[in-house]
Amino acid sequence: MRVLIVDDDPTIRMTLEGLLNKHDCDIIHASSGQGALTIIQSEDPPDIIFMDWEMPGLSGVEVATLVRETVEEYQPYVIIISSYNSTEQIIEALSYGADDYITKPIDGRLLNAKYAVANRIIGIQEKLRQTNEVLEKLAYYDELTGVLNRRSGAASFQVELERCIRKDQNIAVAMVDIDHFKKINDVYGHQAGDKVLKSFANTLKQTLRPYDIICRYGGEEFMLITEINHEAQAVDLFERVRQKIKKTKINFDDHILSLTASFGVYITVPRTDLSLHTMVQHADKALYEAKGNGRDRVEVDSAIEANDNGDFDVVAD
Ligand code: GH3
Ligand code: MG
Ligand code: MG
Ligand code: MG
Repeated sequence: MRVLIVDDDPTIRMTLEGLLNKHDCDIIHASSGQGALTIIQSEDPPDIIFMDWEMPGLSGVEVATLVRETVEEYQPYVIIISSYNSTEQIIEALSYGADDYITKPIDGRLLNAKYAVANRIIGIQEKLRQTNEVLEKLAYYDELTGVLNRRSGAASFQVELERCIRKDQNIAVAMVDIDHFKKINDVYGHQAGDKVLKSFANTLKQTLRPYDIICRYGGEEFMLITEINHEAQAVDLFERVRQKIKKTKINFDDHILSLTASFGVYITVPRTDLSLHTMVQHADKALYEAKGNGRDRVEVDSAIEANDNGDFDVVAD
């Protein structure tokens, strides 16, 4: 816990430090509201602040208000300390953003009790932040493989589509399906299957370019979205991925597993009304052909043809 003590009177700062010393916390001092604000807005902000109300320049209550208005994450717990002891004044401090209030002269037992409350609230806040981080990750990524989940993959399509339109590049969607994956589950068990899926996703990440989109579409099927110039480039890219998958050895218990995958790719000229649904339909058809033609292969369905200007026209949809 990082505790900031703010008071223009050094004697009070020392008294407060003496009282808080027994807790497991790092104590830092500021002698003005402005000094406190600088520390609060720094890279290493405090968790709990004990702050005098009346100080030359910015008052403690003004600092509390500014903190509530400007700090986005990690709100500190602010306790105002003052000799003002009327109910109206305490209400005023609380309404301007303080979390709690202590009157001077400071009662050490009350200070410690209030420190304990602050500690508890900060702990709850931190747990909530961690939970939100996990939930956010689950909302965007596939838990097993760490690649985007289907929903985020679909959302990324829109972004990639607009990027391709701006850059005047064609767009490709590939549906990739692991061949005879069920056999791996049947022979070696589901844990082996899970390990294979993770390794497969890693190979995709390592082989594709950083800006290519990889998502787990469902089960042992992945969708790749990528900017592409022409059909030959798509064949190059996905052939490279296919061969890398085939070469990758996966250790499971005493076994060395290997696998292959089939690719169905659809390439077209991007336009604003192009839907992912349409692209997936075409890519799925190509995947079906890849499976029918013996698996472990890339089938490309291209809707583009180079014209005399070196641009591309859509010839089929
Ligand atoms: P094909 O070459 O025709 O694609 O055959 P396949 O065996 O790969 O296809 P099939 O659709 O018959 O089997 C897919 C299997 O994937 C069935 C399902 O139990 C398994 N599966 C789906 N999701 C997971 C998962 O998260 N973990 C594991 N271990 N298996 C999964
Ligand atoms: Mg003062
Ligand atoms: Mg399969
Ligand atoms: Mg499948």
